[in-house]
Amino acid sequence: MKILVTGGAGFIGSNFIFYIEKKHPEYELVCLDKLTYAGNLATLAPMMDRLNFKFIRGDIADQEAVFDIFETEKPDVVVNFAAESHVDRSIEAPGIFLQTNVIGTQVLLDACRSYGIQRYHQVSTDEVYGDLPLDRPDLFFTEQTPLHTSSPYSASKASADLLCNAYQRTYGLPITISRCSNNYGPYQFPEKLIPLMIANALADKPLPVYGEGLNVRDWLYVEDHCAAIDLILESGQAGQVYNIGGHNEMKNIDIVKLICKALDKPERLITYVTDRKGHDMRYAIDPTFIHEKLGWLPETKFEAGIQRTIQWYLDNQDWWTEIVNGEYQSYYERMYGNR
Ligand code: NAD
Ligand code: TDX
Repeated sequence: MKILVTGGAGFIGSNFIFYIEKKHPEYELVCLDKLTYAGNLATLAPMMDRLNFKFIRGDIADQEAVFDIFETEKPDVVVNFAAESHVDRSIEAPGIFLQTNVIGTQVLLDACRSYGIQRYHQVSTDEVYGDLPLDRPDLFFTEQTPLHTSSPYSASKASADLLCNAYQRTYGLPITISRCSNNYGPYQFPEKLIPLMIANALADKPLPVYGEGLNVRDWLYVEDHCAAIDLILESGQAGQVYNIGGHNEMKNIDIVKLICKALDKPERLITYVTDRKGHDMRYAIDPTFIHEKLGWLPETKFEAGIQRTIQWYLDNQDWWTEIVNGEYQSYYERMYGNR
């Protein structure tokens, strides 16, 4: 089987490539990635001399390039991780989110339609459901929860999901969609909450918590997400949406305090800053469907996963210090300078 993995030089895509290489060494993997600020070829260095792996630099929204790849590589399966993925950047500049997340998805779907495909899998997010109130802990997102987006990022991801549904129904493309909760683990770009707090704490810099830090996210170790996608490819049903999450809800402030403790840094580094515009209060996935249909359950408990993640950032400082010294520096100034 040959899988075209788009966005494989990013956080979840690279973890997925490593997961598949280990679990199914007989699969062929082609990674298509534009190498935006969030893509890092150094991450894929261990894969580069494998005979069953090929890296292609390119844009999923570039129709000619994508069609060329389908013509020459003839993938059996596409897993689309490629996206602009950071909510704060989408609030600053929505255009590229529509270009990559919506148009890019359409181009991939058209290529699947033209060349044929066994399965197209769209990696989506729980953010398409909007948010839940803090005072209703009994409510969870199911696959039937209506789409109700808050940010340009989530609106672009929901648009892509709707296109997938349309291509499934209109053209009969065999499509599956997964909507996962917040991931954490190795290789996450340090603009996201957990690696940002680890990097800042290690540098004794302020830890910028939005609003009061009471927003709740449902955290899943990245490898558990990869395992769920692998299962969906193997046994999932075309036309189906699968929610992925491990019932691990935590307030942002509690995560930041936990990181301070683990790194032996003082909580006085915590700085409350102006809230994110349109900030979603709570995400919480009901994973009953994927559990009952495919037998998926998360394997990594948060306590173990967060320790492993912190240790990874301690052991791999070269990987992220290079990143925080580049374009990220000017982004950081713009985003946090006058907050
Ligand atoms: P990321 O930002 O770390 O990586 C995105 C990758 O896509 C990068 O390698 C980047 O270079 C590449 N890319 C961007 N634009 C591209 C384009 N036009 N053409 C080709 N490649 C392009 O993102 P991530 O956190 O790994 O997220 C991967 C996917 O999972 C996204 O679709 C995201 O919406 C979804 N998701 C993420 C989370 C999370 O917590 N991080 C949770 C649920 C779903
Ligand atoms: O500096 C910060 N301070 C802060 O309080 C940052 C970067 C974040 N936060 C808060 C905002 C959120 O409530 O922490 C929470 C998590 O923020 P992010 O790491 O930016 O993630 P989130 O906005 O929840 O979106 C993530 O999960 C769903 C991913 O980035 C998306 O790609 C995914 O779809």
